[in-house]
Amino acid sequence: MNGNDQIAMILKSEGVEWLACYPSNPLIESCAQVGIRPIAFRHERGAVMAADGFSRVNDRGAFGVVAVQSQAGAENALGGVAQAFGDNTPILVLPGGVLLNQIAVSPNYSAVKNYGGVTKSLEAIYRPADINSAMRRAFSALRNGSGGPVVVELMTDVCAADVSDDAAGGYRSPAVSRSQPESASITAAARHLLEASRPVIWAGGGVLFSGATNELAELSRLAAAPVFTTMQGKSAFNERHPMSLGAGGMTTTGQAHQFLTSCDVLMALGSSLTRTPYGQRVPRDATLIQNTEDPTALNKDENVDLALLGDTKLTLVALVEEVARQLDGDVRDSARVEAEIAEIRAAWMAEWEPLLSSDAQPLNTYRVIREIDENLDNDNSIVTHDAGAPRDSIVPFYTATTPHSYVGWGKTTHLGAGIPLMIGAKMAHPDRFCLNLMGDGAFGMSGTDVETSARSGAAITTVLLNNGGMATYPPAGFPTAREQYGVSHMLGDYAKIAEGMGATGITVTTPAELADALSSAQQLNSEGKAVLIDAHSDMEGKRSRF
Ligand SMILES: Cc1ncc(C[n+]2csc(CCOP(=O)(O)OP(=O)(O)O)c2C)c(N)n1
Ligand SMILES: [Mg+2]
Repeated sequence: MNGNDQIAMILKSEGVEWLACYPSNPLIESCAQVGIRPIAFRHERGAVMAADGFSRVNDRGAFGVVAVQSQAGAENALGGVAQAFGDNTPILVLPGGVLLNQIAVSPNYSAVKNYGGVTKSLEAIYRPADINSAMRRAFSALRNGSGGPVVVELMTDVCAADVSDDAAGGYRSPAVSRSQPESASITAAARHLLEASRPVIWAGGGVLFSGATNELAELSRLAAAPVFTTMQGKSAFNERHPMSLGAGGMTTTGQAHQFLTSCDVLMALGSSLTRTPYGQRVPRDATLIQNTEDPTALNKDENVDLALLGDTKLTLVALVEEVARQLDGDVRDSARVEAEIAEIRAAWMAEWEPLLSSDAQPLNTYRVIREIDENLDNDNSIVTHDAGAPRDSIVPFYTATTPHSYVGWGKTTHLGAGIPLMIGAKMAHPDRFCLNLMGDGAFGMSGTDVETSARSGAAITTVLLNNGGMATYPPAGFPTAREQYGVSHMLGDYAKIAEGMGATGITVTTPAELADALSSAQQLNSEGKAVLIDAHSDMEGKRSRF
């Protein structure tokens, strides 16, 4: 047996059941031999993004693992690694390396030399004797502290060298260790929340990742505080709940905007509070409380008044207990806040109703979103957006209910991530209907992974907004390049392309056809058949931005 076999045995002992990959990397064969199913994507970036999708819906109970080849494979994977870094997703990336004595020789590509700015941890295996300790460090980094890609570069000759048959026996699986804020900070945070006249809870992806959604709901109830979720946190709080303000990235709901701009205490939980075009601004005048497990995220882009450094679930458990203690039997009435949210929401929705119920042809983007929202079993589905207008249009309007019924992503925001992300989510939850809403531009980046979905049986549905261009960019953007040279124009019969790749392609041109198409898609996916709905749509430019 060799080093790759040893790594495969360690992965197996860690409960890894499948490997996202693109040949060639000898680890793929070693994994197959120990019963870890390799699924080959059509490009390395997609394989990384599928691992990302798998990790996102597993809350650190299981991790996406990806193997790609040295040089071209490692280079091509980088976009996916960067995206997982942007969103703090814990994934294990195992790129092949060159021969050890070539690592510093130009023009050889080396992950340890090049991935530095976009990884949580990064090392190479330089001696077979280091495999167990490198893998222990990797799994410890996946399980502990903030998320992010963990990379172990597999130097070709080192990992091909013989090791003893019991080499993996020396591997010890690292445990999870969580920390929580000091009790004085919890006491102070609870007091701020209860003394606020207009508190808002800002829930980030860390609430989902730490499995703290029940505690979040309880804190909101006790303190009568409404909940806003970031894009990454979308689905951490049931958006059907009257205390939900909805989610926000670049766009958001009217009620979220109103409350975020008028709150006096903002309690951010499981959030890095990263300032990004794909996030709402933190109110300047509110008292800011931040919980994060990453010390480098504290006071990063914002002045934090009170820091709660630690695991979000442990923090929330402590906060719920302390808030209950300070309330001392008192019950906060949320009726006034609920009524205000409902009133603002009604006015905001009234403004959007003409688009959400539009009968126009080509289809209006918002009508497509309304049909998705109304024709899915939201509790048992997983929906994601792709980059650009699909994301900015759907985030405020799709109703996320149960944890992970929506996967919100994107700071570096790679076009085309939606397909592989949903394949990864489907691997984690084969019983859930997984839907990706993307544009025709995004399809160009990962459309061939519709074939991966069809071949692997991880059957997902893609709703493609086929508008022949980029609605993301306003008509005034790059007018000469656009009008004289057709930059951003494109065409495709995507249903036909999907059929050619083993999926079912459904073309939709009228609003009335959408419900049937979505119902067929759910049926077909449940039979293991991948689906692409080619929705002939418009260049809708209106966004719920404030
Ligand atoms: C890899 C990558 N390159 C470029 C971009 C910039 N970008 C964001 S949205 C967009 C246009 C997307 O067009 P399409 O998918 O057709 O969606 P539409 O805007 O038409 O709804 C581009 C180019 C990106 N997000 N990712
Ligand atoms: Mg488009």
